[in-house]
Amino acid sequence: MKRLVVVSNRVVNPECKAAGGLAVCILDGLRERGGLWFGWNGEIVADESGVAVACTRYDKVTIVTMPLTERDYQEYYLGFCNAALWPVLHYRLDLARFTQESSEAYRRVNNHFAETLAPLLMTGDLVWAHDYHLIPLAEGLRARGVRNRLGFFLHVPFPPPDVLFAMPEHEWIMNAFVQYDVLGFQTKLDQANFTRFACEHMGGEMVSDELLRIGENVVSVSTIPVGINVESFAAAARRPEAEERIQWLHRRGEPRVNIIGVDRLDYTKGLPDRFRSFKRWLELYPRNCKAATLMQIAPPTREEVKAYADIRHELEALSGEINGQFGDFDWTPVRYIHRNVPRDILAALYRGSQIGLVTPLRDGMNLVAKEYVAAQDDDNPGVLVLSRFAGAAEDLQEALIVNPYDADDVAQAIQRAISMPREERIERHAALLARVREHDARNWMCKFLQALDAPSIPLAA
Ligand code: ADQ
Repeated sequence: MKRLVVVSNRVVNPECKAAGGLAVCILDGLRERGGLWFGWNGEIVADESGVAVACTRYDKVTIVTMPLTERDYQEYYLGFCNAALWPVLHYRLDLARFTQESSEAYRRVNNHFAETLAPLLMTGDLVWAHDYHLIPLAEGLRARGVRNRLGFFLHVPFPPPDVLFAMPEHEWIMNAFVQYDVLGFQTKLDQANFTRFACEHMGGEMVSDELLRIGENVVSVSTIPVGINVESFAAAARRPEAEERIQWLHRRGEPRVNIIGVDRLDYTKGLPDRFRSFKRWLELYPRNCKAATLMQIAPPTREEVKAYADIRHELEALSGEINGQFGDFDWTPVRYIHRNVPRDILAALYRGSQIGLVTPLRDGMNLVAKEYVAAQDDDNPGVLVLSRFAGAAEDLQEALIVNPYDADDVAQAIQRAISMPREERIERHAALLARVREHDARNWMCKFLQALDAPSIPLAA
């Protein structure tokens, strides 16, 4: 079996118990095959003199990390990755900030990564880079003579060409993409947007459903939706400690519906719109007022980027407004928790919530939707209310699919979920769970590695 080399902007310490599902899945893959994980260790040093590469071994897995300088952190990570690429890829041109310094930093850091990684590669290694931070990594590796198979998975959406055109660097970014041998996207829509750009604006040609010929390169382009480890998440939700947590959630005695939202505090997740939809539900169905509470768990993220600080203030104001207007001595309509929660508690909260409200304005996949489904009690499951703009909606059609921009639509879906008969809930949940199982984390990894391990396709004359 060939060695796997994973490259991601952030590397997770294998001993970290709080590591998310995806990180655990990648680690399992690395442990099984033996491999190397390379990337940023999350530390920031003053300047280049402090950049030291660290190498640690855990059984068959080697972890190689390096810090970023303060300048690279500002210009590459906060600047290009999170203030330019992230908003563009999520169709939010209004929030995108382009500067020459940040795009240069993006090239610089990717080059630095390539320079550090290239000598560590061995013939036959399969190299798998993750996400928008590393689009130009392949170019940097090829420039250093690396001939290994190189794959890239985009965890976030890929927008239509017209959106990408707004980015001053779009040509270079697109050329960098096609230096990889294998490209994976979350949804058919993302894949179609990408191939449309490549074929209509770069002279590419699809030689089969999943093979793009472009200039000298033949690139395999596939849709491989990311998933979760269903069994371990479901098991966490069934533990006795989880049951205690669920009892606590309903301790007030009266049967009150808990509506749960779990998202990083990111403007793509549609949190203010979600709060406004909940408010709309309170207005439209006043008889039900004290029947439900919205529990929103939203840990802080990228707070140094202005758009993220803005959304935090907006959300605090909205929850205060709703609680002030509708709350009572015995009822707080919105419970807003601005911090990380351990995964087993999260699993219990999902299971104890009759509605999972997942309403991003745009999302690559959204694992919370899948976690919510996996955590439910098969005999008495809750209802998933899901944005049509989450990648997960391509697959999870038995959820109540909503338009997150339309508060009335979401309010009506909440009402429908509250009054949905048990039989219908069971039926919908069984279909959803089957899909979540079919596209689980293991399947995602196997399918990508299968494409990456396939022989190179020679150019037809
Ligand atoms: P994210 O934007 O981070 O991921 P998502 O897919 O929902 O979004 O994953 C978030 C993860 O963080 C989930 O596993 C969730 O349980 C966890 N989480 C969220 N809030 C938490 C809290 N308060 N405490 C603890 N854990 C919390 C990016 C893309 C997505 C894509 C994933 C994977 O933006 O579209 O689905 O990568 O490809």
